[in-house]
Amino acid sequence: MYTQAMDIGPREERAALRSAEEAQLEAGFDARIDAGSFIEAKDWMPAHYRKTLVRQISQHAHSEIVGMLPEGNWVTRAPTLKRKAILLAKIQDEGGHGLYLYAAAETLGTSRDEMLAALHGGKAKYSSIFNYPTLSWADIGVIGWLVDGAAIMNQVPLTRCSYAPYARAMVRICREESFHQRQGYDALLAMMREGTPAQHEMVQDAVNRWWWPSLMMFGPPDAASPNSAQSMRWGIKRLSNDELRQKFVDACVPQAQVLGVTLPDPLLKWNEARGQHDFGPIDWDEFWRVVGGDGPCNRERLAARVRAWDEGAWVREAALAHAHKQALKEKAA
Ligand code: BYC
Repeated sequence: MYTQAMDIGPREERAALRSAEEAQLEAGFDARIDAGSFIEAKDWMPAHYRKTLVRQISQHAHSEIVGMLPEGNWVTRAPTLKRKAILLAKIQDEGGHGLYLYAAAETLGTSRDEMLAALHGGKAKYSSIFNYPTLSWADIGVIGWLVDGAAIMNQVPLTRCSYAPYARAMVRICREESFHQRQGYDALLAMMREGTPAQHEMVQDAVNRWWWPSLMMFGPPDAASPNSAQSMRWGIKRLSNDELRQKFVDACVPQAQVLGVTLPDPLLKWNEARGQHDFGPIDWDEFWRVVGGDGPCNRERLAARVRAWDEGAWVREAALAHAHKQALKEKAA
């Protein structure tokens, strides 16, 4: 008698059973996502979901620690003791955000060493924004206002990301980011309200240089974003790149008016019918050049990270030796 089972060997049979089981697991996973449930590290998840999260969370972590560099440049030149203390605290927060995010990515089965090797080898991306130079003190204020402002816009929806360890990390990070944004805006307000005409010019110049790169932070337009559709289907991204960019522009316009600066876009205007602002075209060639490694500071940023890693080797060795000694002591006790 002819049966399908006689037609396939034990290996194929096992593979067929496995894929039937996987299809069932995947259907269960999709149902949980559709119901708005959170996924925990121990739960079953499709391999591509895991890979997407490792990619996004590790890039996010890298952005936090690379993001410390342009600001670190100004610690010794902060204009007052108060501003210096605030800047130091902000940079430390960013190091902490990197740690939460690396830890969240590790729950997916990758190691910190693997993630850092990808960064140091130039394989992993980090936010394009940190490849621009900080030329004046006003840049530090503008990073707080625009860069942290864009980061919050992007990150608040991530507090509802379907992967719970990432969502939990984002809750804490967003609280701190909102302080970062306010301190930047406050520094700019001080320069605009109490500063000299030269300081006003410095602020306007910084806004001119950071505005467009800040809009690029949200990623390529939706139509050119290869990862968005699947990430939105899985509830990793809750709002699209273009939706977030639009919300950011709409939030910045009144803030710029209060500050007394002009956003460098002649096409920026309120569209009554849409109930949103229209804005000019973004230079996506510049964006891809920077993402591809050819921005104004890409080489410098990567070299600084690699140097910090190499120079920190003795700290890691000492910490491991200490942990080993402690473990031996505990075992002996
Ligand atoms: N820069 O399909 P898409 C901070 C890449 S930290 C570089 O739309 P996705 C702060 C993208 O990775 C701010 N690359 O991708 C820290 C993808 O390439 P791969 C960082 C970018 O993932 C210190 C390709 O382009 N925030 O705020 O669906 C001090 C196609 O894009 C960028 C986060 O990381 C970019 N701007 O969406 C101060 C938030 N944009 O990976 C402040 C978490 C896109 O396929 N991440 N690419 O080779 C996200 O929300 C999403 O990953 C993105 C991109 C919206 C960034």
